[in-house]
Amino acid sequence: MKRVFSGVQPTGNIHLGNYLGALKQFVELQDDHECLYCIVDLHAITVPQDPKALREHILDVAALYLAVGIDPKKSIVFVQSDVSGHSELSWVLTCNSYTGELSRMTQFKDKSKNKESAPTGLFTYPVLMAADILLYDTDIVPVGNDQKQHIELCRDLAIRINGKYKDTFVVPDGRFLKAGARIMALDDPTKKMSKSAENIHSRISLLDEPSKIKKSIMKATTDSEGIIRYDVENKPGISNLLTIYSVLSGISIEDLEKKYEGKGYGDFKKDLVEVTVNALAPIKARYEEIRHSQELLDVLEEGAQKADAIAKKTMARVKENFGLGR
Ligand code: ATP
Ligand code: LTN
Repeated sequence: MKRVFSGVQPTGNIHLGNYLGALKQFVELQDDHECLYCIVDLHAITVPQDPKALREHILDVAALYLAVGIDPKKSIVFVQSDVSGHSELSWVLTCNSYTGELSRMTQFKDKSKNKESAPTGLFTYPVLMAADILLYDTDIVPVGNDQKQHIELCRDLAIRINGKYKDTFVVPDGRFLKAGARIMALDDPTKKMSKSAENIHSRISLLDEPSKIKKSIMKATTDSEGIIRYDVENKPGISNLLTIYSVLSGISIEDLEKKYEGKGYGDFKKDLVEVTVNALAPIKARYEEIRHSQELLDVLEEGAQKADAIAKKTMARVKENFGLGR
């Protein structure tokens, strides 16, 4: 069975972009793959975090993983900092990466923009991400489109090290969806929907109340043409809403265009509110059930042990091939 690894940062409320771009794939893959799904808390501290809030967010993401349908009987669910191999391997990879290639990462450029100085961890973030992936001999990494450049770097590092030392790492492939891989912000469809954007109406969080969902969708930026048609270039707002509608309902975009022929944006948005509220209601219900349960803590404990056992084997191989240790 092929092995799958992916991670989500515990930095705030998981939104529709995270769900449609990443989490939905996580669930689909678990039946015929060996899957590891991680809560990447070490990545979260590349920007300042309040310790109390961080701890809560870690458990929030873990509960959401289970609520969207990740089954701990099939998949390993764990917290990154529970397995020391991530930090260890990250150093080894850091020594084999170049400042030039890390300087070209667009996420680093975006997040350090207009700052005189940025934390070094923000700069080496993609190396830690590569360590996450390579630590488990991962074949497939399901992520949103925004992570393409990071996956490329991970592959480059694996190939480089395999060439320099004995064959050490499996070279992974990214897995990106056709629809949903890049959900855009509702208030500005030229930017990706993001956890960290200031305007709460730019995103729909999986745990939003129906009234908030309604407000965010009804306020969403569209255009003045008044026709419901998929055209990312000229109608990015409506196209984004059509994508969300289509992925959540399973109705193709073509069929949606037909369904709303001659109808206005108001009618379309009202229906999209209903589709979204209905899709998120069972996730929210399951989340409330498990968020404060012992079951959740047990899943994370078991996950950490299973992940650590795999990680230890890889680290032993890495140390051997690099000549580290006694
Ligand atoms: P931030 O925007 O604050 O940097 P984030 O929303 O990207 O955070 P992450 O935890 O970094 O959250 O991402 C988790 C997963 O969700 C990744 O696989 C990422 O590619 C995916 N993802 C994030 N935003 C979107 C989006 N707008 N559309 C589709 N997938 C997304
Ligand atoms: N950088 C990713 C989160 C992440 C990740 C990973 C995803 C950290 N380590 C390993 C896949 C595999 C993001 O979503 N922003």
